[in-house]
Amino acid sequence: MTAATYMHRGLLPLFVLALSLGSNFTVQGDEGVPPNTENSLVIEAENFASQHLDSKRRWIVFSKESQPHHYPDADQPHYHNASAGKYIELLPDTRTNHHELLEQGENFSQQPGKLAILSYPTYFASPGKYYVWARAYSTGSEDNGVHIGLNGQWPASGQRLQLCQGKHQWTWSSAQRSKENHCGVANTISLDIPSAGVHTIQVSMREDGFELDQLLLTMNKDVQPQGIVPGKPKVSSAPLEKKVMLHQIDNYQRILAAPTDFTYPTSNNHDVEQIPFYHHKKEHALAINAVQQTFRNQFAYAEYQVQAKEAGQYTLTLVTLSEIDGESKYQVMINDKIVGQFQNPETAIDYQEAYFHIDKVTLLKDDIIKVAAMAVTNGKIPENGGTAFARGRWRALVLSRPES
Ligand SMILES: [Ca+2]
Ligand SMILES: [Ca+2]
Ligand SMILES: [Ca+2]
Repeated sequence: MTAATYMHRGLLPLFVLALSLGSNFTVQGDEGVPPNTENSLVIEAENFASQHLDSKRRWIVFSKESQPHHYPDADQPHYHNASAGKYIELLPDTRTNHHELLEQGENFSQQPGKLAILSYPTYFASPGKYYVWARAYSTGSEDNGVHIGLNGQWPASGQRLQLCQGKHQWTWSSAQRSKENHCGVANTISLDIPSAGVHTIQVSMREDGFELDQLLLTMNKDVQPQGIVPGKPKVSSAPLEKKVMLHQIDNYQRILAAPTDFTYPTSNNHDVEQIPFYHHKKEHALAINAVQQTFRNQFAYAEYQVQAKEAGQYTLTLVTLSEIDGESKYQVMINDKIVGQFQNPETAIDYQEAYFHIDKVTLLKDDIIKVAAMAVTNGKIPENGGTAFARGRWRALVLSRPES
């Protein structure tokens, strides 16, 4: 892990504050005031979102895994001490020294935003003036200039970022080349971020052969980055919701949920003619309360009337839930004709989904689909303390496109 240091120019640091940002990262602060890390952000150059106008020169990512390339290039790769082990270089590099021909619009672009444009959508917590630093690797006199832009604009303050010092190593610069001073001075490259929110930082060609590892944008003029600057801990996105049921249903046109799409006699009816289902809310299922012995070994029925827009041919999948104290039986009927009969497998895992498929079922408007379930105990589990209250469990009937 590479330690990086923000060094403050000027006052001798009175103390060193170690700030944990997910890697070894030390900040030297003045008088107990750490640099404003809230208003600094790091971009890995190789993490660009897009590249365009790249038909003549193109930013190419280099890392240990890179294949050898065959473009004109005057030096070897430099990924070994690049941040994240990766960087980008603008190739081909046909002007590596001033003896080689300068071709405007080919290997050089005085104008920003004309060639090899990279985009980095970036979130800014605060608007304001950000100094832009580039960590670049230059081995010659014609591979050390680049343009920085913002949201498709190329303000004067972002043009001609230049590196002079620190050849043959990764070096930070925020200096703008000027007629009077080809090397420029620090903090003369900046962008004005107009508002909090996402803005697109951009990079375009000035000189081919430019090698870029990181960009640092900071509102703090006293920051001088050294070495690899670790990114702030990535703001982790909130986890997206994952499926909690119907795990193996990966192709469906309609899920008919047992408790909410079907109609069924409920336990409140006390209808002795019909075995009732109850809504097992925690399991999103219908189940039979088989504690009542009269509710065992007989089918309970739930039904659904097919709607016009559901007419068609399907594979039906009955999704049941396993039980450890019985192997419930099921039937699926269309207009009282049995099209599928199943029995839960014996299992040691309670409430595990089981899937039973019925191929090539044609449904017409107003057809009645019935799902019947029967509580079957296997006698292997003692009744007292068992789970007989929830048997004949099923969760859904799924309508899927038949496999062609
Ligand atoms: Ca090169
Ligand atoms: Ca060049
Ligand atoms: Ca990098």
